[in-house]
Amino acid sequence: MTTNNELLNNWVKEVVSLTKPDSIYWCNGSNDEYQSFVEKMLETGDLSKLNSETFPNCYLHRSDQSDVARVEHLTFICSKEKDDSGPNNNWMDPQEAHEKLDNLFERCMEGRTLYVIPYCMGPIDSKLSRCGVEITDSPYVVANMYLMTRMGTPALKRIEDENKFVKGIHSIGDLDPEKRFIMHFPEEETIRSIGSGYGGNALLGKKCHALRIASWQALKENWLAEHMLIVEIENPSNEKFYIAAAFPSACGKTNLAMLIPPEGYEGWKVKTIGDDIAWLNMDENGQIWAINPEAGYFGVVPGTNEEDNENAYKAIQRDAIFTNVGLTDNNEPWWEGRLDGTPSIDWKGNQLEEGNHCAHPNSRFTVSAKNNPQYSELADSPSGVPITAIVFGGRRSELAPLVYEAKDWNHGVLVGASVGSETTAAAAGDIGIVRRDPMAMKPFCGYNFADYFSHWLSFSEQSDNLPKIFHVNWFRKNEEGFIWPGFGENLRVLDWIIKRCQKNVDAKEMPIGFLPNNNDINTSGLNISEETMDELFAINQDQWLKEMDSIEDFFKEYGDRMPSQLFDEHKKVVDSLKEYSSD
Ligand code: OXD
Ligand code: MN
Repeated sequence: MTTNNELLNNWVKEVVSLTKPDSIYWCNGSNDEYQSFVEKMLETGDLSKLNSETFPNCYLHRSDQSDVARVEHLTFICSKEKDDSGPNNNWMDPQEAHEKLDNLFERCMEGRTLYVIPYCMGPIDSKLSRCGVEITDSPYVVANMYLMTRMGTPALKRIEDENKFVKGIHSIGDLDPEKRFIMHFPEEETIRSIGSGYGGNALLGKKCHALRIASWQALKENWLAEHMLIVEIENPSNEKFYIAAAFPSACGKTNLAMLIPPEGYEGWKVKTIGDDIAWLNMDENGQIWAINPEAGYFGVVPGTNEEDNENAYKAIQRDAIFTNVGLTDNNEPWWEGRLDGTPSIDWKGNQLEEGNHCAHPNSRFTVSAKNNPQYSELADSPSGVPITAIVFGGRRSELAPLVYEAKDWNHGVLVGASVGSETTAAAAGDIGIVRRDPMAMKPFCGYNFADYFSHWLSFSEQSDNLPKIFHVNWFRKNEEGFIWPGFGENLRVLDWIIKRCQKNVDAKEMPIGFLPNNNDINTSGLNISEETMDELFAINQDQWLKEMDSIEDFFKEYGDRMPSQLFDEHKKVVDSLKEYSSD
């Protein structure tokens, strides 16, 4: 044993006696250790080396073909009371769940090594950070946790000092989808995951701890654990603004977090604090501060290229693990949207056939955040960064305008709670269907959404210094496809958002919120006509009234626990839309 901490030792012993590994290894988090794991996986074939001249220290991992995304139908919140998990989650009685899992975990590590990974979500010296320990039998998980979190000796030291940590047990089991479960026990601050090696199911620090368990802790302790990127925008007057933005999975959070200013925005600087998760805390002045609990990116590979998102592209040229991409004829990783290279082998390892995907649509890269050319040192700041604006968004080919601003915090909570988005490949299931994804947290909120909305609303009573809330939609379409160019050009929208926060620009009050006045979104240098801009901002009353009906139906699924305030906000919008349509 490499710790004197009784709590941790006893728990490891318990897991060892259930899972019966051949050996136990405590991770120290050093680079040498990472390299030794890589070597081991090269030997076993879990990894293969990519072209070391063009992609130094980059590796390919091919997962089991049935194990390529999060499995929401197999993900459970096992709170004591069913109602505490809510209609947004699958629920199982904790005792029943533990029994089921005890059976599945029994002897599951025979012939394998059990790895103990102490980790810290957030900067090691931040009081906002939280520690956990993941036990796993997967070297791939260890290597990914090395890139994604602050793990090893410093985290163990903090755990020993605090005598407190989230317990995560993971085993790939036999990768049988029938025996796959991702279970969370919020009251016990425990996670048990078996049967999958996919990032979101297996890197327990990420979705399981930093969102599902942390959201529950945040409810109890008056903070927020959110599915948000954090980006720093510096204008030519050297004023800095920090924006937190929540979009559903695979809707461009990583791209927005790593945005490169477009032509005409010389003098603006953008830096990344985080690309997926933000923990938001209020200080004594009512100011919200955010930290990124992660230390790396687990990003969607397809579509990454030097034209659309050069930073992400550069970040994955070295020291990266690629999962389920294809290969070129010279052993480079290849994916749809890469601008060069000749694809040759598909993600399954077969000769690429016409009509097949080369990379899986949810193929991923794992890299340290420090690989990002625009990495902000403030990602390591113990106090985090002060948030100016919160942005919600979804993938909507119709309806939602490019940008609008909520009228106040409570209306903003309605805007966030109403987010709808077309589904993507990040989760198993049909693609392209609109589903409600409040605050982009549908798969990640560890408790009843009704209580979550009440918690969000409660902040308006606690502070008059809260960030403004906005909604964006980069994905509106007309007959020709996407109307807005997106990527770097999104800075034009953030520019307006910042001006609104500085009270530097007026806006049009509309039923759904404040919209930019004509010409207030800077389109100079963009090949986009005024009519097209009008299309991007068109509000169709019929469609919006239908949308509001569908939002109401959705809210009603949450029954009596729903805060009446949210229905009040909803009614205000509907009344105003009705008036607007009769104008
Ligand atoms: C992710 C996701 O991997 O949201 O970040 O699915
Ligand atoms: Mn995510």
